[in-house]
Amino acid sequence: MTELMLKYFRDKQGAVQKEKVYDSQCPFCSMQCKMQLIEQTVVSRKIHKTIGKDNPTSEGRLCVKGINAHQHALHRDRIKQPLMNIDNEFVPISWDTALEVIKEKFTKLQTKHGNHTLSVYGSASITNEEAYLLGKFARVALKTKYIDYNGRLCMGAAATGANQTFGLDRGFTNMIQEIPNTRCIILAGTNIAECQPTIMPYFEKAKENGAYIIAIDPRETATTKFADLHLKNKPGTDVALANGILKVLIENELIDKAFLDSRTEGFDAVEAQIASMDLNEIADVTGVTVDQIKQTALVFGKEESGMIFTARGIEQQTDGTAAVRSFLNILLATGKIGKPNAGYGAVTGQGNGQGAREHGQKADQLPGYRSIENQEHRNYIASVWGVDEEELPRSGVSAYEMFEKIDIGEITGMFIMCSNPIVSNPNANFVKEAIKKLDFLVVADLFMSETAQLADLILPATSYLEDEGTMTNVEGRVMIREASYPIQGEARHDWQIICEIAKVLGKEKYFPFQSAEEVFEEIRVASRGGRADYYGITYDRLRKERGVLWPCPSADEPSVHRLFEKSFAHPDGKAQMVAFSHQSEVAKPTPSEKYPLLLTTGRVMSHYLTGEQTRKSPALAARHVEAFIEIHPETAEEYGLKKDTLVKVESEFGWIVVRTKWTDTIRKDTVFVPFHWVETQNVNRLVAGELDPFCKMPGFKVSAVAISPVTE
Ligand SMILES: Nc1nc2c(c(=O)[nH]1)N[C@H]1C(S)=C(S)[C@@H](COP(=O)(O)OP(=O)(O)OC[C@H]3O[C@@H](n4cnc5c(=O)[nH]c(N)nc54)[C@H](O)[C@@H]3O)O[C@H]1N2
Ligand SMILES: Nc1nc2c(c(=O)[nH]1)N[C@H]1C(S)=C(S)[C@@H](COP(=O)(O)OP(=O)(O)OC[C@H]3O[C@@H](n4cnc5c(=O)[nH]c(N)nc54)[C@H](O)[C@@H]3O)O[C@H]1N2
Ligand code: SF4
Ligand SMILES: [Mo]
Repeated sequence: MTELMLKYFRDKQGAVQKEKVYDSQCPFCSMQCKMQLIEQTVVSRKIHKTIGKDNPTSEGRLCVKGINAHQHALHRDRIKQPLMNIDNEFVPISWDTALEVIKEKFTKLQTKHGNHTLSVYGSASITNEEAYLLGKFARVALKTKYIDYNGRLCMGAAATGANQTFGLDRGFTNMIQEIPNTRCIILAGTNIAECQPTIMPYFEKAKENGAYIIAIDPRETATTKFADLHLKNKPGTDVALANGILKVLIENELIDKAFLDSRTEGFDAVEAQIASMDLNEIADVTGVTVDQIKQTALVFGKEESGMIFTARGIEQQTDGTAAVRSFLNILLATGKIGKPNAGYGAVTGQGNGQGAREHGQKADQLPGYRSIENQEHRNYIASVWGVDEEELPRSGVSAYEMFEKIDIGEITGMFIMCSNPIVSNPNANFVKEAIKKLDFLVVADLFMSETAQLADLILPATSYLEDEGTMTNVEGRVMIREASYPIQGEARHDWQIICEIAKVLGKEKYFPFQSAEEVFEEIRVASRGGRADYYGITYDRLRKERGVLWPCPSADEPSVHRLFEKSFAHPDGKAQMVAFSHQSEVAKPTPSEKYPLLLTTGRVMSHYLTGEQTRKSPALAARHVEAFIEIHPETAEEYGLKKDTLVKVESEFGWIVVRTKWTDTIRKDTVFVPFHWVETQNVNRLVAGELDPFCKMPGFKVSAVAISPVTE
C-alpha cells in the first residue's frame, strides 16, 4: 500500500529532481501513527507530503491531522533562535548568552528564596528520554520539589483510578487486536472517532462481528453515531450512571461471584452501598432513562466478553478518579478483565501520554512509576543518579497548584517545556496573571505561544521530524520515533536543552548524554524493578520488534500483551473495589439563575489541544477557523441567539466570545465549546480551578455559564 502510494506520487510529479524520505511518527495523539515525510525538489522548490507507514497499532493509517502535520513543523513561524525579552521586545541572542542568563537568574533566585522557588512544567508530548531527564533535572540540577506537567490535566484520573483499583496503570489492559473479538463495548466519555481516528477500524470490525456498542456522552459525536445505544447524560453525572448500571447487574444476578471472591476486595461494601441507591433517582440525576440504564447493564452483563473504554469526558471532572473506579467496578463485578477480549482501556491522549506519566515528571513520582515518598524507591533512584538520597526533594504540587504557588510568591521562576498552560489550564485568567508575576520564565517551544509571549527567554526546540526518541503509545507499546530531518536554524532537541542548562548550573556529570539512546539506556536501569519496567527494552529491540509492550523486565522477555490474567498488581494480588456517592466530594458547578446552562468542553477532529500547532497548518485551520459554541436550537431561541452569530459566554471566572453553532445533537441544558483557541476565545477562562482530591484533575467538563448575544 505504502509502496504503491509512493510510486503514484513519484509518477505524478514528472519534474522531480530530488526526493528524500524521512521516517517519523505523528506529533499528535496517542496512536503514534508511523509516517514518512516525502520531500521532493521540483525546480528548486521543495514540496512535502506525509504518508502512513505500517506498524502494529495504526497499521499504516493516518488521519487528517497526521497527513498535514508537516505543515506546522515546516512553518516559517518556527522559532529558530533563542529570544530574550528586552523591554517587551523579543531580541535574538546566542545560545551561549541564553544559557548564561539562565544560570545567572536561576542562581540569583535560589540564593535569595531557596531551591523551591524554581519550578519545572513539563509535557506528555515530549519523548520518554526528555520526560525522564526533566524529572531528573528538577530534582538533581535545580533541587526543587516543584515539577509537574500537562498530563495532570489529561489522563490523571484514569492513571490514579487504575492504580488504586488494579495497582497498575497501563492504558490498555489488553492488546488492541482483541477489540474486534469482544462482544460488548462501553465508550464512556471518549470520542475516538475524532480524537484517535486511526483506532476506529478495530471498533468497526467489532461491530461487523456483532458487538453491541454503547456510548456515553452529553452530545452526539461521530463516535456516538457509530454506537448502537447512546446514553446522553448530563455532564458530570458519570459516577451515578456507573452506579446505576452496577445496580442493575447485581439485581439481575449478572455478576461473576467466583471472580469477585478470588480476585477482588471490597465487593461486599460496594454491594451494600449500591443497594441503598435508587434507580429512579439515578435516572433523574443523570438524565438517562431507567430503560436505557437497564439495557446497558443487561447487554453488558449477558455477553460473554466486554470491554470498557474511558477518556476525558468522565475523567476531567472533580470526581474523575471516582468515575473511573466506578466503571472499573462494572468490569470487576462481571469478571470481564484479565481474559481474552475482556478488559479496560483508558484512551490516552497525547503522543506520549503513557510514557510521560511513568518516568518522574509528576510531582510525586520517580522513574519507573516509583513514588518519591517511598524510602526504598528514593534509595534506588538516588543510587542510579549517584546522589545522596537525602538530597532528593519530596513531593511537590500538581500543575494548576503551581500557579497558585506563583500567585502567593512561593514560586518565582519557571521553566516550561512543550506546553501552553495559559490556554490549557482552568481559570485561565488567573493563570495568566500568575505567570505575569514570575521573576523569570523560560519557555522551550516551537512557536510564540500565548504562554511564550510572556516569557523572559524563549528557547527554540526541534520538532518531531528532527528529534529522535521513544514514545509509549495508547496500548502501552514503547515505540522508537526515528527522526532525521535537518534541524531548523539553531533549534536544539529538548533533551539537549535540558543537558545544557544542567551543564551551566555545574551539574554536567549527571547529564553527560550525547544521544537520546544514551538517555534511554539510563531509563532502562532507572525503571528496572519499578511498575513500569523498561529494563528489557533496547533501541535495537524496538526497531526489530516494531515496539515492545511494557512491563518488560528482561531482554529475553516477550511483550506483555494482556495484564492481570492471574493477579492484579496490589501486594495481595487483588483488585480493590470501592463505591462512590453521586455527590462529588468537591461540589460541581450547578446551574443557577445567573448561570443557567451547563458548559462542557473538548475537541474537534482537525485541531490539537491549544491549537498552537494545528492553527499554523492551512489545511487544518481551514476546517475550523474559529471557536464555536454548540447549542440546541430551542435553547438558542430561548436566549435570543441567532445561528452563526457571536455570543458572549460568561461564568463566575471570565467571559469569551464565540460563534453559535445550532445543533439538535446536544442536550438542551448543555452547551459545548472546544478549547483550541486563545485569548477571548479561550474557553478555559470560564472553567473553575477546583480539583479532584485524589488526582488533582480540574473539572474541565462541567461549568455553569450564562450566554447573551453580542450586540456590537
Ligand atoms: N482531534 C483531536 N484529537 C485529539 C486531541 C485533540 O486536541 N484533537 N487531543 C488528544 C488528547 S491530549 C486527548 S486527552 C484525547 C482526548 O480525547 P477525548 O477524551 O475523546 O476528547 P474530548 O473531546 O475531550 O472528550 C470526549 C467526549 O466527552 C464528552 N463529554 C463531555 N462532558 C462529559 C461528561 O460529563 N460525561 C461524559 N460521559 N462525556 C462527556 C464530550 O462531549 C466529548 O465528545 O484526544 C487526543 N486526540
Ligand atoms: N477546557 C479544556 N481544557 C483542557 C482540556 C479539555 O478537554 N478542555 N484538555 C486538557 C488536556 S487532555 C491536555 S493534554 C492539555 C494540553 O495542554 P498543552 O500542553 O498546553 O497543549 P499543547 O497545545 O500541546 O501545548 C504544547 C506546546 O508545546 C509546543 N510544542 C510542540 N511540540 C514541541 C516539542 O517537541 N518541544 C517543545 N519544546 N515544544 C513543543 C507547541 O507549539 C505548544 O505551544 O490541555 C488540557 N486542557
Ligand atoms: S493525530 Fe493521532 S490518529 Fe491522527 S495521524 Fe496522528 S497519531 Fe494518528
Ligand atoms: Mo490530553
